Amino acid sequence: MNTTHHAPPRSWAAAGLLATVAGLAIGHLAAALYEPRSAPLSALSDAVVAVVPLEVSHWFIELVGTLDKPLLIAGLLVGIAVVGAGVGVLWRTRPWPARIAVAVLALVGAAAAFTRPGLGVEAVVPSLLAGAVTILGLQLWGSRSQAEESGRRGFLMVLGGVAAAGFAASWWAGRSGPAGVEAQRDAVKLPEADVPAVEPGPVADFEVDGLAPYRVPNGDFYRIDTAITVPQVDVDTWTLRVHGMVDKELTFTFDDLLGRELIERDVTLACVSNQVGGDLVGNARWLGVSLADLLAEAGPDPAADQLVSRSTDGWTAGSPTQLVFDGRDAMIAVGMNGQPLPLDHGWPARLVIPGLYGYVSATKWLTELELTTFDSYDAYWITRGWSEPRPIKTQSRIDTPKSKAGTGTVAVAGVAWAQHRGISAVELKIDGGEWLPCELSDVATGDTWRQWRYEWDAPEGDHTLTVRATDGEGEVQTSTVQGVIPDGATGLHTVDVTIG
Ligand SMILES: Nc1nc2c(c(=O)[nH]1)N[C@H]1C(S)=C(S)[C@@H](COP(=O)(O)O)O[C@H]1N2
Ligand SMILES: [Mo]
Repeated sequence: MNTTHHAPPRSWAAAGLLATVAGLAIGHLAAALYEPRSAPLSALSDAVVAVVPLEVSHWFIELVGTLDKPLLIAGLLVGIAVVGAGVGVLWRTRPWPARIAVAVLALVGAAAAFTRPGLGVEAVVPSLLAGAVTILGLQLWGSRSQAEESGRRGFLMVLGGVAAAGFAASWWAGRSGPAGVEAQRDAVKLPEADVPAVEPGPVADFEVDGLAPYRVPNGDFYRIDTAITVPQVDVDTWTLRVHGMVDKELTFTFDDLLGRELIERDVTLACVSNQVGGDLVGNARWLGVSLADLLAEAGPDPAADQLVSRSTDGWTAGSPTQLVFDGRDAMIAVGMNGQPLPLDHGWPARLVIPGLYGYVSATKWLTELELTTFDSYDAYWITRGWSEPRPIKTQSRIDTPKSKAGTGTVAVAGVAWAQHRGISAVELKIDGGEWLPCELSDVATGDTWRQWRYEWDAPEGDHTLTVRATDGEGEVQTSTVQGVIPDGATGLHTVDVTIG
């Protein structure tokens, strides 16, 4: 009697898929324990972001917005899982080509990790480990594939269990493992500001439902960066290096920064890729050191018109040196709304330069400041079709009502910003009417956004609301419609509402 039970191709496909996912999970765990950015999926996604042609990435971001990164990772995961299933089927009849296919995949992951800025040769380990676990899994499966069906199913469940345990353990390691820096951050106690922020006045917040608060809590603050896995910077070894066209190079530790005079400032950050009416803008209270004072100690060459700031992950921004020294509150921030910088927002230090879009000023996970010229260096987004630094465009947004409201008095409210120039007026147009002046909240400086409000005695029916702001120089916000590329969107925010 024949006692062997040949596993059908679909079992091999399942084994291939599960062995691959188990491999990824173990690779992910190894990375989480040492350097999260070297995880196979993270490194591959990072590499895709780095090599994909501009037109493709612009099209993709236009299409899916800030879901771009999760979708990229999910796409890669599905792609690898499908290939894994294919490898399983192949292994059934031709194990050697299947082994080679897994090895090639692992090498691609390793190469992706090794070539990421800021990662060393040890970054290849998670991908190679992932490949080894996948091959081992399929090897063991191969020796069991002639077992009875129940035995085979048991083995598949073991593979699934390894995958689940690997991902769960990496989640834990990311929070409390040796490479997780959340604990370091919790342990930091920021000194009080030597120069506290000027309070905006009694009515910084109209506190209307649905209206963005004057200061956005850290957990709600918009996040934009190219990082697939947020850099986990070890503050004990972190340094900030000042170099380039300077008399003398300087290096600062985190404690050096905390030991300097600390200033506190309310500054609104805005993303150049914010659409009219969009939410890639937010205001926070930053604690940090004066950028101009710190740079001055290095003795910058007056010919150095560009300040390039570099992140641990290789990202760069180029800001006009002149603006840093013109008296505005450009700072190296270590605190955000009373806490050490959150990991997502640049722990342990970032730049904040009032009046410039984030892509040319707000470097997170900052490690280097290099004085150079605009002629000799183009920073990250400049090489990708965005303009050299230009002033932030005056913008205003209607936060409430969104689409409907009951009859009676309706509070129409929103925010307006033109950082460093300030906002001097906001007007609302209801249907085809006149521009109506709105009430403005108190602000301390022109570096923050400003809330506006209009008490509207709303008649039943469908209405269109349009808002426009005037900046501190008396310039009225343009109604000309322009897209975000190359230097920020323009146009007026309009909302259709139904009253009744
Ligand atoms: N290291 C690094 N810093 C970065 C970026 C980035 O991709 N990498 N993006 C910049 C952009 S485009 C913006 S708009 C701001 C957003 O800062 P936030 O995420 O704290 O809101 O960060 C800037 N700093
Ligand atoms: Mo941005």
